Amino acid sequence: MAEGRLKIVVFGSFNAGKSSLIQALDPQSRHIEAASSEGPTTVAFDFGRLQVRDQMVYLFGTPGQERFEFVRQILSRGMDGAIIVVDATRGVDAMTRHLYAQLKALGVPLAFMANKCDCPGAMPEAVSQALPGEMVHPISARNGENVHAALDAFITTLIAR
Ligand SMILES: Nc1nc2c(ncn2[C@@H]2O[C@H](COP(=O)(O)OP(=O)(O)OP(=O)(O)O)[C@@H](O)[C@H]2O)c(=O)[nH]1
Ligand SMILES: [Mg+2]
Repeated sequence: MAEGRLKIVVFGSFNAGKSSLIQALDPQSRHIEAASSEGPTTVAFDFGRLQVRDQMVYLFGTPGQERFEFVRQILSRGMDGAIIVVDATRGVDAMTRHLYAQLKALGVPLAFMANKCDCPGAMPEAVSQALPGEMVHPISARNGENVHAALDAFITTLIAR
Protein backbone atom coordinates (compact mmCIF):
# COMPACT_ATOMS: atom_id res chain seq x y z
CA MET A 1 0.00 0.00 0.00
CA ALA A 2 1.23 3.45 -0.87
CA GLU A 3 1.50 5.70 2.17
CA GLY A 4 1.82 8.98 0.37
CA ARG A 5 1.28 10.68 -2.95
CA LEU A 6 3.69 12.76 -4.94
CA LYS A 7 2.98 14.94 -7.96
CA ILE A 8 5.98 15.05 -10.27
CA VAL A 9 5.90 17.26 -13.36
CA VAL A 10 8.15 16.45 -16.32
CA PHE A 11 9.57 19.41 -18.25
CA GLY A 12 12.01 19.74 -21.12
CA SER A 13 12.54 21.09 -24.61
CA PHE A 14 10.48 20.02 -27.61
CA ASN A 15 11.32 16.45 -28.62
CA ALA A 16 13.56 15.76 -25.58
CA GLY A 17 11.67 12.57 -24.71
CA LYS A 18 9.29 13.60 -21.91
CA SER A 19 6.36 11.54 -23.19
CA SER A 20 8.66 8.58 -23.90
CA LEU A 21 9.99 8.71 -20.34
CA ILE A 22 6.49 8.57 -18.87
CA GLN A 23 5.62 5.72 -21.25
CA ALA A 24 8.74 3.84 -20.11
CA LEU A 25 7.87 4.34 -16.44
CA ASP A 26 4.18 3.49 -16.85
CA PRO A 27 3.28 1.43 -19.94
CA GLN A 28 -0.40 2.25 -19.30
CA SER A 29 0.19 6.00 -19.29
CA ARG A 30 -2.02 8.29 -21.39
CA HIS A 31 -0.80 10.87 -23.89
CA ILE A 32 -2.64 13.74 -25.55
CA GLU A 33 -0.75 14.48 -28.75
CA ALA A 34 -1.09 15.91 -32.24
CA ALA A 35 0.81 15.16 -35.43
CA SER A 36 3.86 17.32 -36.20
CA SER A 37 6.73 17.16 -38.68
CA GLU A 38 8.79 15.47 -35.92
CA GLY A 39 6.07 12.89 -35.18
CA PRO A 40 3.52 13.08 -32.36
CA THR A 41 3.93 16.14 -30.11
CA THR A 42 2.26 16.74 -26.77
CA VAL A 43 -0.48 19.38 -26.97
CA ALA A 44 -2.03 18.90 -23.53
CA PHE A 45 -0.28 16.51 -21.18
CA ASP A 46 0.92 13.00 -20.45
CA PHE A 47 -0.31 11.19 -17.40
CA GLY A 48 1.20 8.16 -15.76
CA ARG A 49 1.43 6.71 -12.30
CA LEU A 50 3.49 4.13 -10.51
CA GLN A 51 4.43 3.15 -7.02
CA VAL A 52 7.95 3.98 -5.90
CA ARG A 53 8.83 2.70 -2.43
CA ASP A 54 5.84 3.65 -0.27
CA GLN A 55 4.72 6.52 -2.48
CA MET A 56 2.17 6.65 -5.30
CA VAL A 57 3.87 8.86 -7.85
CA TYR A 58 1.67 10.81 -10.29
CA LEU A 59 3.60 11.90 -13.36
CA PHE A 60 2.42 14.82 -15.49
CA GLY A 61 4.29 15.38 -18.75
CA THR A 62 4.22 18.89 -20.20
CA PRO A 63 4.30 20.00 -23.85
CA GLY A 64 7.77 21.14 -24.95
CA GLN A 65 6.68 23.71 -27.51
CA GLU A 66 7.23 27.25 -26.25
CA ARG A 67 3.69 28.38 -27.10
CA PHE A 68 2.30 26.00 -24.47
CA GLU A 69 3.67 27.98 -21.54
CA PHE A 70 0.11 28.36 -20.20
CA VAL A 71 -0.30 24.56 -20.09
CA ARG A 72 2.97 24.22 -18.17
CA GLN A 73 1.73 26.82 -15.68
CA ILE A 74 -1.52 24.90 -15.08
CA LEU A 75 0.21 21.52 -14.74
CA SER A 76 2.77 22.97 -12.32
CA ARG A 77 0.25 23.72 -9.59
CA GLY A 78 0.91 21.80 -6.41
CA MET A 79 3.89 19.86 -7.72
CA ASP A 80 6.17 18.14 -5.22
CA GLY A 81 9.08 17.84 -7.61
CA ALA A 82 10.13 18.48 -11.20
CA ILE A 83 12.09 16.45 -13.71
CA ILE A 84 13.80 18.21 -16.62
CA VAL A 85 14.48 15.90 -19.55
CA VAL A 86 17.45 16.90 -21.72
CA ASP A 87 18.20 15.35 -25.12
CA ALA A 88 21.81 14.30 -24.48
CA THR A 89 22.53 14.30 -28.23
CA ARG A 90 21.72 18.02 -28.32
CA GLY A 91 22.82 19.22 -24.89
CA VAL A 92 21.50 22.01 -22.68
CA ASP A 93 19.68 24.48 -24.95
CA ALA A 94 18.03 27.85 -24.30
CA MET A 95 14.63 26.31 -23.53
CA THR A 96 16.20 23.97 -20.95
CA ARG A 97 17.92 26.96 -19.33
CA HIS A 98 14.65 28.89 -19.27
CA LEU A 99 12.77 26.01 -17.61
CA TYR A 100 15.61 25.50 -15.15
CA ALA A 101 15.60 29.18 -14.13
CA GLN A 102 11.81 29.17 -13.68
CA LEU A 103 11.84 26.05 -11.52
CA LYS A 104 14.81 27.24 -9.48
CA ALA A 105 12.95 30.48 -8.75
CA LEU A 106 10.01 28.43 -7.45
CA GLY A 107 12.35 26.49 -5.18
CA VAL A 108 10.93 23.15 -6.31
CA PRO A 109 13.13 20.05 -5.87
CA LEU A 110 14.40 19.02 -9.26
CA ALA A 111 16.38 16.39 -11.13
CA PHE A 112 17.66 16.23 -14.68
CA MET A 113 17.47 13.19 -16.94
CA ALA A 114 19.98 13.12 -19.79
CA ASN A 115 17.95 11.13 -22.31
CA LYS A 116 18.70 9.25 -25.55
CA CYS A 117 21.85 7.70 -24.08
CA ASP A 118 21.29 4.75 -26.45
CA CYS A 119 22.33 7.07 -29.31
CA PRO A 120 26.00 7.04 -30.37
CA GLY A 121 26.15 10.86 -30.22
CA ALA A 122 24.80 11.16 -26.68
CA MET A 123 26.98 13.18 -24.28
CA PRO A 124 25.49 12.86 -20.78
CA GLU A 125 28.79 14.09 -19.22
CA ALA A 126 28.49 17.35 -21.16
CA VAL A 127 24.94 17.75 -19.79
CA SER A 128 26.26 17.24 -16.24
CA GLN A 129 29.07 19.70 -16.77
CA ALA A 130 26.64 22.33 -18.04
CA LEU A 131 24.57 21.99 -14.84
CA PRO A 132 26.98 22.18 -11.92
CA GLY A 133 25.56 21.08 -8.60
CA GLU A 134 22.52 19.40 -10.12
CA MET A 135 21.53 15.75 -10.13
CA VAL A 136 21.81 14.46 -13.73
CA HIS A 137 20.78 10.87 -14.47
CA PRO A 138 21.76 9.30 -17.80
CA ILE A 139 18.78 7.38 -19.21
CA SER A 140 17.28 5.95 -22.35
CA ALA A 141 13.52 6.35 -22.46
CA ARG A 142 13.57 4.27 -25.63
CA ASN A 143 15.07 1.10 -24.15
CA GLY A 144 14.16 1.90 -20.54
CA GLU A 145 17.73 1.88 -19.33
CA ASN A 146 18.12 3.48 -15.88
CA VAL A 147 14.64 5.11 -15.94
CA HIS A 148 13.34 3.36 -12.82
CA ALA A 149 16.62 3.71 -10.92
CA ALA A 150 16.77 7.42 -11.76
CA LEU A 151 13.19 8.06 -10.62
CA ASP A 152 13.76 5.99 -7.51
CA ALA A 153 16.84 8.05 -6.61
CA PHE A 154 14.91 11.29 -7.07
CA ILE A 155 11.91 10.11 -5.05
CA THR A 156 14.26 9.03 -2.26
CA THR A 157 15.59 12.59 -2.00
CA LEU A 158 12.00 13.91 -1.82
CA ILE A 159 10.99 11.51 0.94
CA ALA A 160 14.13 12.43 2.90
CA ARG A 161 13.23 16.15 2.90
N1 LIG B 1 17.01 7.10 -29.59
C1 LIG B 1 16.14 7.55 -28.70
N2 LIG B 1 15.07 8.23 -29.12
C2 LIG B 1 14.21 8.68 -28.18
C3 LIG B 1 14.40 8.45 -26.79
N3 LIG B 1 13.37 9.05 -26.12
C4 LIG B 1 12.59 9.60 -27.06
N4 LIG B 1 13.07 9.40 -28.30
C5 LIG B 1 12.50 9.84 -29.58
O1 LIG B 1 12.49 11.27 -29.58
C6 LIG B 1 11.31 11.75 -30.20
C7 LIG B 1 10.55 12.63 -29.23
O2 LIG B 1 10.08 11.84 -28.14
P1 LIG B 1 8.86 12.34 -27.23
O3 LIG B 1 8.83 11.43 -26.06
O4 LIG B 1 7.63 12.51 -28.02
O5 LIG B 1 9.41 13.77 -26.81
P2 LIG B 1 8.65 14.92 -26.00
O6 LIG B 1 9.69 15.58 -25.18
O7 LIG B 1 7.47 14.38 -25.29
O8 LIG B 1 8.20 15.89 -27.19
P3 LIG B 1 7.12 17.13 -27.12
O9 LIG B 1 5.94 16.65 -26.37
O10 LIG B 1 6.81 17.39 -28.57
O11 LIG B 1 7.83 18.27 -26.49
C8 LIG B 1 10.51 10.50 -30.62
O12 LIG B 1 10.83 10.23 -31.97
C9 LIG B 1 11.05 9.42 -29.72
O13 LIG B 1 10.95 8.13 -30.27
C10 LIG B 1 15.55 7.70 -26.38
O14 LIG B 1 15.82 7.43 -25.21
N5 LIG B 1 16.38 7.28 -27.39
MG1 LIG C 1 5.55 14.97 -25.34
